[in-house]
Amino acid sequence: MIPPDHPRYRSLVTREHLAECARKGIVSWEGLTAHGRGEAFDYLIGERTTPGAALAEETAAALLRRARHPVISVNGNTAALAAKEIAGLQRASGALVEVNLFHRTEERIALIEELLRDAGVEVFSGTAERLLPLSHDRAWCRRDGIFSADVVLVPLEDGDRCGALVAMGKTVIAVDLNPLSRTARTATLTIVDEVTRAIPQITRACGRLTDDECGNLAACVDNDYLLSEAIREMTTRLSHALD
Ligand code: PTJ
Repeated sequence: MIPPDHPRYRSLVTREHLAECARKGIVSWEGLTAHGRGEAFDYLIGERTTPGAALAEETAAALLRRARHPVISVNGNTAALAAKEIAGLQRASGALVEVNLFHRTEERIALIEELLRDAGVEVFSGTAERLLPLSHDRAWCRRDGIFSADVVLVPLEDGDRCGALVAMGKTVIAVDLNPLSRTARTATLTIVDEVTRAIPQITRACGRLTDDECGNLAACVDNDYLLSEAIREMTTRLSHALD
């Protein structure tokens, strides 16, 4: 039992929840180590949404609002951490939600889809095909889902698929706390923020932005600037730690 007055209460509760989801088969065991890496980077940005991340989240909302066929790609960690938040973003953006896994089994797909449906997500399901040019199982997706999307939101992605989606001409929005990752550097737009903070911010911006604001934001996506801002936030905090 984690005492609520523990200074790291929220972090410990989240870890316990992810461990429980791993025991149920929703989160992969590897997903627990991915979460740990994310936590380390979250420390470095102060466990808060930085101004650069807030701009990236508004821009993500603009790209989703202007999309012809937006899709949110969900993996085990994202479902375990943010199923309700995904439901809210789906309502605000009209995006399809499709499960796509690195450690893919039919059993995990079914468990994650059930978790999402219980949280109010309308899941785009059905027969998947090996459609993406990848040697691993993230290649499996639905022809009318991720394969034909023009904008794909990919929280906690691996760099390979991100690169493949960009090479297919898609606008790829990544959520990744590591601004140095291949995903972060390959995506069209990277949100360097924790997924449970990022998704509600995108949802709010979807409801708030005017069409003109969406047009302006979508016209000036500058991922290099956003990544350099995230790295600047981290190095500033590190240098203050030595004061
Ligand atoms: O459920 P599956 O089988 O699809 O597997 C999912 C994982 C996450 C295991 C898989 O996609 C993977 O191996 O991802 P990577 O390559 O470890 O990348 C995950 C990235 O997400 C890392 O750069 C982490 O820093 C980042 N990250 C981890 N937790 C969070 C996060 N970013 C935002 N919010 C988080 N909570």
